Amino acid sequence: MDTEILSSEPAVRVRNPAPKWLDERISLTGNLIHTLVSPNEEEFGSFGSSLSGIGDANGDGRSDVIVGAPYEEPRTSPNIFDGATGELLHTLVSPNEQEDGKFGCCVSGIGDVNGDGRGDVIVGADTEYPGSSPQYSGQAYVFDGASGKLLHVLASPNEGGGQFGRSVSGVEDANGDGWPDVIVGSPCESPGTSPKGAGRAYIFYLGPETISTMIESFYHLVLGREPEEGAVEAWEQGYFNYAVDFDIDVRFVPREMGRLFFLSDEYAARERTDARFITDCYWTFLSRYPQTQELDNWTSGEWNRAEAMTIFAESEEFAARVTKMYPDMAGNPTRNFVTTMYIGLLDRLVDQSGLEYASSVFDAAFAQGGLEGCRAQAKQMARDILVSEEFLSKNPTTEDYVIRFYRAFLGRFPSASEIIYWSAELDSGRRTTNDLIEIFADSPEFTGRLQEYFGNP
Ligand SMILES: [Ca+2]
Ligand SMILES: [Ca+2]
Ligand SMILES: [Ca+2]
Repeated sequence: MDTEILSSEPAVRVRNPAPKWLDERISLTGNLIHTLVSPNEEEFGSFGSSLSGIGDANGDGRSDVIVGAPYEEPRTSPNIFDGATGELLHTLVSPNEQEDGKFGCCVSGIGDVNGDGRGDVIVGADTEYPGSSPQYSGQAYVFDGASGKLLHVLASPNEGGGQFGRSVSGVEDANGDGWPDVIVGSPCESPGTSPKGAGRAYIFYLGPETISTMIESFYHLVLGREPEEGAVEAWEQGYFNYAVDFDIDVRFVPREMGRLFFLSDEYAARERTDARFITDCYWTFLSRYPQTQELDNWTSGEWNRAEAMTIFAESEEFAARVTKMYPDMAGNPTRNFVTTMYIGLLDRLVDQSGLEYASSVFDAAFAQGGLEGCRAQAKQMARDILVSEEFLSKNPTTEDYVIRFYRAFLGRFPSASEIIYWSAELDSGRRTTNDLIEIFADSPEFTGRLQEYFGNP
């Protein structure tokens, strides 16, 4: 039997060359190349308690390293070292420096997130709680490996002392857009009905912001969930691309999104406190926590949610973010004006034929009668819409009328006292809705808006 096997063997045995690691002539070593030392060395600083290799940060073609020292005092500062020479390249600093913040408790190389070809890093600070954030919320920061400059601030979408940033790691590319992503652990979190300290981990997209990533972030930050299938595309196609195609200010769209998300029943069901609502606005529109003073100002009782949300949506800080994605998309002023009137009176973007028709009517009114021509036309438009089937089918309450006039003529939501005052005027019969159209259209605030859109004749 053995013979059979032997006889089936080839006459000459061909041996594949052994891989290098099996070659006995090569001895494996763990020879030390460099010893790294903290530039702020101190007792129990714990330099080396977190570390990671990173992509080439200084452009010499060799990989570099980052090492954290989360217990150094008063400042914890992970350092980036040249992998080839061991030389210190950068000392990173938290923008929210805090004693016991444990900035650098975890660090990781993350590939190149800003497209300069150099490796970048993420740094966790699991017990930082900057600004108004709850104690031990934690934060994570993404830094440019080449310069040490801060690129992104990340926080948990859920409140509470979750120690977000206790663990961080780069992800080569989770969403397939060619840009690296990151995953951050928040091990002490217990959001919603989760058991205490159940923990969460979050994957963040890090490449340049696109409209779809911004839309997705609205779902996560306002509604606390993933978008439904096709929802992101619907917003992008039906709203953003619509604005671009029809030459209206693209910033109308995120303002409308903010309104539809923040004033939705779904958001109301999350039962956010006023402070948390403001924090949600900060993260959704401005990607950061409010400072304590900012939060105090917002929660002093002066604003209602609709007003506050509009102010965030119309802020320059947020406009700068949208303009980055849509440069030169301020739209045609007449079309913007018509859109404001429609959004105000009918709660929706105007359809293409309505937009074109109404814009030509207002342009003609301006050509013939200047601002006064436009004012008369605006009154007419409001009167027409108020008796339209679409408007009446929504069974508007007195308060709805007041809110609509504010939004259409003044481009803003009314304050609580404004709603009460004008609703009482209507309810008591002292004034009719037609009176309100006259009053709003004749107000100096509306004149200012007409000048803004049509200029002075
Ligand atoms: Ca290098
Ligand atoms: Ca980079
Ligand atoms: Ca990616």
